[in-house]
Amino acid sequence: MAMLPILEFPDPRLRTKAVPVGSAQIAEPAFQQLLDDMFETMYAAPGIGLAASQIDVHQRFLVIDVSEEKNQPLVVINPEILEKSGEQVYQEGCLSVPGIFADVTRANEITVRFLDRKGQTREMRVDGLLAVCIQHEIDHLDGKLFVDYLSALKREMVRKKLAKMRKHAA
Ligand code: GNR
Ligand code: NI
Repeated sequence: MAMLPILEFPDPRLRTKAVPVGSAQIAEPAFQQLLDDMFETMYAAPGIGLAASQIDVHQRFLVIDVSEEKNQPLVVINPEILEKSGEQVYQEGCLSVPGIFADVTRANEITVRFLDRKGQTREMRVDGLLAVCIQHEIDHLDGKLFVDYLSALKREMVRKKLAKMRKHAA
């Protein structure tokens, strides 16, 4: 097992559009190991989701666990949102934008089709926090961050705040 470094805003690599995972790749030990390392990194952070883009792997997969007890790991490969309905506002955070939280409006309920870690096709209809998290992670795969939903002025304030925090940490 290994902890993976997480890219942070405004790193331009976070803007990369990820490409689909090949179905033959899923069974490879290196890919399965990467999934385990992503869970370890996510749980340690701690976070409720981690997209491959955040660890500088620009392929379409992510890991999630929104359960209280951290015992419901979900691997989502090549996700497609088939249906969206309603709206919800949630105060989001992101491991790539540490210490920043802001309200984002997203669909309340989504139907998502994806491959699981065995390469089997699954379809789920989800709402609430899990729906928020899946939409947040798919945004990462498309090079999008939750701060992109804020005004340019607020995003610039976020960038400066992070730069200042890094300077003080150095
Ligand atoms: O840990 C995380 N918490 C969170 C809270 C509200 C909305 C989305 C998230 S995802 C985030 C982890 C992360 O950055 N995933 O990309
Ligand atoms: Ni994030």
